[in-house]
Amino acid sequence: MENVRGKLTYRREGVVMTLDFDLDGQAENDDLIITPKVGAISPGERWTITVTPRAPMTLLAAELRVPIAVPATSRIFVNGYQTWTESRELGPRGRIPSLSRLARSRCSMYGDYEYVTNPGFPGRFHGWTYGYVRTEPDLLTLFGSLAEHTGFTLVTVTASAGKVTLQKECGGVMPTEPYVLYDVYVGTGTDRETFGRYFDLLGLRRLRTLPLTGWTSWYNYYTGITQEIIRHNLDALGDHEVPLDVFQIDDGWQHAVGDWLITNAKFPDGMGAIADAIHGHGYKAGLWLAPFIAEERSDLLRDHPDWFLTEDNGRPVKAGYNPSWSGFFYSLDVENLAVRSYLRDVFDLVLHTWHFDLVKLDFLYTACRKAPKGKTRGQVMSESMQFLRDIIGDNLILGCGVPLGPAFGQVDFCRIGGDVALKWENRLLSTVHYRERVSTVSALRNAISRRHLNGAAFWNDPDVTVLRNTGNSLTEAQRRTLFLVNQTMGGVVFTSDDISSYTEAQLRQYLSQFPFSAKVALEARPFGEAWRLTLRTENATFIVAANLGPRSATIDLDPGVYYCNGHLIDGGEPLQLLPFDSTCLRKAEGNDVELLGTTTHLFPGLDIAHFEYHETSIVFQRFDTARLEGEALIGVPDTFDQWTVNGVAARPERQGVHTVLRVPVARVARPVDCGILQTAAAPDEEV
Ligand code: 9PG
Repeated sequence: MENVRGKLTYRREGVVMTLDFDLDGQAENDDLIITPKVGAISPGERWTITVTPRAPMTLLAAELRVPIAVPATSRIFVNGYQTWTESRELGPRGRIPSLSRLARSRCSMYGDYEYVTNPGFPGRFHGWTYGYVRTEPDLLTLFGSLAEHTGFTLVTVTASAGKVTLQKECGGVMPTEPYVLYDVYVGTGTDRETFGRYFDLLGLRRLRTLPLTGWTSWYNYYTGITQEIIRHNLDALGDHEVPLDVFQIDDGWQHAVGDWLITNAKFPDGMGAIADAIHGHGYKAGLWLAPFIAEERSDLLRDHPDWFLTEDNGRPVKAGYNPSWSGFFYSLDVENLAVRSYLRDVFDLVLHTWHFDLVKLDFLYTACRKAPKGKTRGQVMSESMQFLRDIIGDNLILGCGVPLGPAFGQVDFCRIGGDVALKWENRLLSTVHYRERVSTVSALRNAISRRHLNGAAFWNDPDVTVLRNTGNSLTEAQRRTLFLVNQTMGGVVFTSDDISSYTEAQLRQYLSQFPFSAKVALEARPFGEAWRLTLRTENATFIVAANLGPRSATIDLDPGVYYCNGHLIDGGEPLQLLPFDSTCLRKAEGNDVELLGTTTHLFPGLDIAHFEYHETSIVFQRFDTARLEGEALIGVPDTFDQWTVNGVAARPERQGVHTVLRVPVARVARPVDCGILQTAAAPDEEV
């Protein structure tokens, strides 16, 4: 890249100084040397910029300005500050509006509002750690920091000026030896190429677990959980033999936020008994904690005021305001050794005495509300995440309310959007431009927009699906869309529904997710407020069309034949979606004999583990965790009029120009030993 310019601001002997630099060569003065290194990477470059001090000094600020063409048809994405922050692609004239003054006292602590001045102008976008400019549907230039552990990187795209600015947090750092100020990946290519390279360079450890499905108590019972409610839901799942992976207890079990060693009166049998009951059903047990905070009425705050981050006036640093708790809550000082020892005791109890397998760790952003002298906020956040991983060992972590860069590679699962609400949007909070708000549509947009992280940085948690019709005002279409998009984009998919309240149809819909697997999102293409998502699984391609808007939408399909609800449709015809509605299609591969789809899985045919044929005999086998009965549609050539499927005779029928077999799918359809396949599978053997 050409004409990249940088500026470092520092203080020496009380005087503020600056030194300009570029990527072409070393810059120096009496105080320091700035050494840029540009490494060729395919695609793109890695920029490593090192500051070598010649005298004692304090770094104050650094910025790097990169010229970039932003044509009118571009889409810009910058990663929002933390889990809950609304993050989406916007056009060059779009904007990130600034938080209304009215909302500041209650909301500003949750996001980056106190750290960044956002004028809210059209065409100016700021985010953290990474961001990109997409100039073609499948071509983008990605900027990604590889050094968030030394400080956060603020990525600002100014579309009208054709510029990306990378501001590296370094305030207060006093380097005594060569200090890596920037380590940045910049690459132009497809989504897969650029994000693939970025995550390679980050060198994250392999994910330690497969994707999961689960149940969480929050989005139905909130802080009102009791041990009876928990047991009731556990039994309801057990009664239907739901093959879930995790059953997770959320906020509401603890004495107070901060007091994690004592259970409240609603759990008289204690949390160990609950974990045992969960294990008795064959599920992993999960528990919610917010390890870095304590609320106003906690014993922790009363007994250990010196364990908290403090303002210059000595008051504890406010970490947020939560009406479900006792108002304001405060940040622990994670560098304090007594705090670390307390947290070790907490996780020892939760993991090794109570035997929980997974912890949902929430409100983590609070660790870096304020940085101690000599450190950056990004460094404190990264060290705090490392500390959690160290004390939790190989147990599973679901991160939440966390700046994403420092969570990369440290948590197994991470919420990548705001909370799902029991309605589509929160108008009041959207009007005041609160980007961390509880909002179903915002959660869905994040699930789509942050898809690049899924399976690379961690498994994305898009937050819950809601299918029940009690206690929420989501329409049936909205619930269908929430279910389908979360199942599409998520690496972990939870619900809080009491499944004993389900109608037959809702239970069928719920069970249609099994077996669950993460999908690779090949493409996400917007059609107004609707999306066409193209996914690939091991041996099939699916199209999910999801309308997040209140108007009908028309979605173009690529040429081809698609299976949809038991029928075949032609890709030449665009798909019409009603407001808020969605659908899932399976694309035919065009093979002679092929599984076109089933009515027994949300992703038609994903319940089939194995499919093979020889001449006119077809055999298929389902996964053990498939739960529904229904029909499979199999495409065959029109040359034979007698087939057998799993040993049973089947006659072809016509669907338009296609010849198909429509055969029943039983709950456990195992292949019947019909002799032919053994011969086909082992042709060399003498029979
Ligand atoms: C438990 C919940 C759930 C949920 C988390 C998190 O006051 N607030 O602004 C606020 C924001 C987020 C929030 C709760 C309150 O949700 O995302 O899944 O675990 O905490 O308290």
